[in-house]
Amino acid sequence: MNQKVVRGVVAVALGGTVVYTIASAVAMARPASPAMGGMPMPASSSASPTPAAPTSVTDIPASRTRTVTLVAAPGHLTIRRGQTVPVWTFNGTVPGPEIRVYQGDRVRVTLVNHLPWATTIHWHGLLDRNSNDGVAGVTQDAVLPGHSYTYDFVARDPSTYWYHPHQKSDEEVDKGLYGALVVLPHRAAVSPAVDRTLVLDDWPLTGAMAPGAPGMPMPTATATGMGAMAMPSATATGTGAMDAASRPSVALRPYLADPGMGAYQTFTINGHAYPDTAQVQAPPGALVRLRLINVGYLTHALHLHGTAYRLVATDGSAVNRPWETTDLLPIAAAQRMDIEFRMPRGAWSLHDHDTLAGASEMRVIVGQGARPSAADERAMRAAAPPLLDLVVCQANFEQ
Ligand SMILES: [Cu+2]
Repeated sequence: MNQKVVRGVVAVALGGTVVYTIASAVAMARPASPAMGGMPMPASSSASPTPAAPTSVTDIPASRTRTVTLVAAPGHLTIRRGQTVPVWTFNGTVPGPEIRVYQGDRVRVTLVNHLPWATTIHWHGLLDRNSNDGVAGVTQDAVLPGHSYTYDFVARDPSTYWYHPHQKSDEEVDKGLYGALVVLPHRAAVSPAVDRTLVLDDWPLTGAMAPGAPGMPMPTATATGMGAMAMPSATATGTGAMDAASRPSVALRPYLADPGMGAYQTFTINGHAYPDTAQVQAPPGALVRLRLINVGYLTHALHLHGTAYRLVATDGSAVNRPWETTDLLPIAAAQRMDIEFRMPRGAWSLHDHDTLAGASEMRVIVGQGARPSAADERAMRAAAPPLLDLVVCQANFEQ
């Protein structure tokens, strides 16, 4: 057994409240199937089209079984041009692949662990039986390096969910192990023309997350600029160690050391910092739905320029009679907020209106045309509106 894994498991036993033994984990974890390692789902940050919700009963696809393989493995993320950092990934991307299914679909997700320590997947927000909950030492044993585990559930409730490990989740989510799960309704009163998920994260690129820190894969010492994003070997060796030859060359910017939350100085949307965030393309007049998921530790105050929006769901619960607002939208750690709006003409920003260092990186352009427009830049300099009162929204949930 890999020595790092032993340390990781022991750390959980000492630091948490669960009783957990290495022996039981070895006995319960299943061996990896030779057929695993496929990457059938597109990355959410890719330009692949997302399916629109059906508009009538006749459009409803038959319930089906969706099979997904998620390979947890060390990798690299190019946060912006010239800055590539070592991370942990599902299927080589951060966020991991977005799993987008319809209400009623059976979802079978096989987690294959190529990490150097044990892990699980917790389906955040999903109401289902214990064996799918992914809490290591409580609802399942952690999946050891080189092993796998299959989660099997029916997507009952349309909502925006996300997935992440529940072994050492504080560290594993911090290193990039997360992704979105979207369950679309069979029937929607009005179907958005554009339906996109934006996963917000903050990165502590100092201290424990610094390249070379314990548990983090070390980039090559030679900084030669951006290299090819080679993936670690797909062969499960049981150690999770990266093949030295597959490590890309990276150029890392120096970051100021700052203890505590102040170390979270790099902010991303779908794994990238502005101006390298992917624009949400939307024609004028289109109904746009943005599914916002905050997987970081900090609360952000998001501002949509160009038009009012409606907060249609918070943490997966639909808001009854949502109203139009231009207020800043607060989104705390682990929260999900779904907003809808009619796209105005031009290119506008959704961005973080905090004064935190790095807040200007949490920005995505929404709309059409050259980015950003002069009108959007003027709006960026305008005074910030007040914060939306979430208590009012949450008192107004659908019954
Ligand atoms: Cu603003």
